[in-house]
Amino acid sequence: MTWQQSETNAFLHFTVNTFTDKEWGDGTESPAIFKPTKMDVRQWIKALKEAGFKTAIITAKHHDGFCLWPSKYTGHTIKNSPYKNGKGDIVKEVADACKEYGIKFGFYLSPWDRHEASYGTPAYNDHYKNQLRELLTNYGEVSEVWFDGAKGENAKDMQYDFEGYWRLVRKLQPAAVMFSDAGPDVRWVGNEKGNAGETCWSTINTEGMAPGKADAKYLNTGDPNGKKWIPAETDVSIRPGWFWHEKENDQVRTPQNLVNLYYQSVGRNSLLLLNIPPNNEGLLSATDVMSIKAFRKILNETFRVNFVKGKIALKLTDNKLNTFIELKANEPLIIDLRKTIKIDRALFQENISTGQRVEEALFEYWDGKEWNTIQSFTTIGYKRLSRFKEVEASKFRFTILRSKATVQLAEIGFFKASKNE
Ligand code: FUL
Repeated sequence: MTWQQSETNAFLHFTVNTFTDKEWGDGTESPAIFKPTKMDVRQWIKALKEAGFKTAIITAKHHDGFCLWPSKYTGHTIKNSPYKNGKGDIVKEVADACKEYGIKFGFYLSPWDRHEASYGTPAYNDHYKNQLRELLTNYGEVSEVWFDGAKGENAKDMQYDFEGYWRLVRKLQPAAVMFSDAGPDVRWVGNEKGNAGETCWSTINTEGMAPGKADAKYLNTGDPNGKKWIPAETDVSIRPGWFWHEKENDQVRTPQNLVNLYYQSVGRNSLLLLNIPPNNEGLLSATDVMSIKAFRKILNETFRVNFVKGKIALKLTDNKLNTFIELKANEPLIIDLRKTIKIDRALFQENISTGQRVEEALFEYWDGKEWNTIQSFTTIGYKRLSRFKEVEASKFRFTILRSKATVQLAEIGFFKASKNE
């Protein structure tokens, strides 16, 4: 519940690739190239905090195997880099800055490791667990652990002990949320374009699935008959690549583009994990920082005034999911404001603490003579944001057309989009 309600989290891709202009390092990079000149982790986290992100997830180790912390289990780390003369620990800097600015901390530890000699043998599972243990014990509270399923076509075969990795996380950081293609806690949304399914269930069945072996289409929409609650996380980058590249400096997503991503992810029952990659100076670039701050400003402007507040049951506008009204299919909820308003955005939320039930719903307005469709949609779940051409009316109708059970409708909001959208 806490994870889902955090809505927007940040990803930080940073490693040797930042200095080699690559997306996937091959493991032969010399630690000597890791030389950020103006490194300031507090600048990253301060910017994320100011832009409203609730968690920062750092790539502690990407596919190239280079570790941003001085792991005892390999020499391929920051310890052998010029950074702070080998005395640095960027994972610690991130964890500490998160504490300082009051956001949560998480890490990505790539299972695929192109440097480590034991990769491909059972011994690698122990190596991976050793590294996992370091990260889970030395940096305070960890809120999310990211298990990436990616692996090159020519990568060595490796039988990962994911069950064992997950057990270790549960034991050492029981409150941490684990991400992978197949959960166990939250799942990949099935693409890296920032697009949750127009229909998006938080439930799936995971039989036969594993990180790197999942059906992207299935993950995108979820499964109304899924037995497990594993909501979708939408990971996407503010730039074309996951890592910083000078040549992409003029391709940073605009605030409006980011707002669109928010509607396509959070507004479709998912969570937005936006990657903002630090550059080779060791800073978040000014363009990226401007963009995330303006993004938050637009969202705040759009959702500041809820036109139904004070006009309907308090439970529906108190921002609490566990206060709700019950609605059955085909028992419309009429909202009569007795005053004409102009709106172009609407919000609906279910009390997901008891599940996700809406399968199809219809939103309409009264024009004085008859009901007109504003929009129909499928799932709601945690949140459904609906965008439509401005409607001017005083009476609205919301009808659940199909649902798996009586719906616990927790929140409703009518809004007028910020001019800056
Ligand atoms: C993918 C990786 O291969 C990319 O480099 C990136 O880390 C992305 C978030 O996940 O699977």
